[in-house]
Amino acid sequence: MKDKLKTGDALVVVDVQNDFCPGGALAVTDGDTVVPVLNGWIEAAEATGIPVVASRDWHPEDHCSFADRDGPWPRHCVRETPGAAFHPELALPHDAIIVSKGRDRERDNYSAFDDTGLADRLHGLGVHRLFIGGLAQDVCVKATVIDACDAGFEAHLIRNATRAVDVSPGDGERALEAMRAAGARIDDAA
Ligand code: VGL
Ligand code: ZN
Repeated sequence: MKDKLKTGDALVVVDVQNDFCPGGALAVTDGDTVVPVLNGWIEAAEATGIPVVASRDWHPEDHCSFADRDGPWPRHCVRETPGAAFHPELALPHDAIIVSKGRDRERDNYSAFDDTGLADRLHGLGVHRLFIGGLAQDVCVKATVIDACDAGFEAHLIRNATRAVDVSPGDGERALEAMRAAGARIDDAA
């Protein structure tokens, strides 16, 4: 699929951050295996001259989603800390569009489109088709893909470039169904 990239497309890399990779605070099993796959897509995107977006979870240290505030998650991706940094091998272009989310201490944002202005920004760049991968398949990738559909983009999930956190067994599979139901395409081939 990545050889089919063309003007009007953009690549969206969701939350490929240390805390979501093995050894991190909210590790996704095999989360780091998405990095070389996404690097291939980034290379293709740069060769085509299309925008590359990278979202990051960017929480204040007392964020409402953290367990010490009765939220659902362990403390993770505290802004400006090593856990919130992108995976060191993720080869983002210098002009990547960085989207920081989850910045409000009283509110969580799973989607890269939630309160970030990203949809307007991409529409303004003439983008109508998105290829999306990253972490986690059943949380922020799912929310981003569904919002992309709702915002009028043709959204493609790069299936081999995402992994699920699977808090409950089957969450990853159910997320695929939810994305399909929202109108997304699930692309199996690299
Ligand atoms: C995420 C759990 C909490 C994600 C973010 O990026 O998928 N998951 N915050
Ligand atoms: Zn978070």
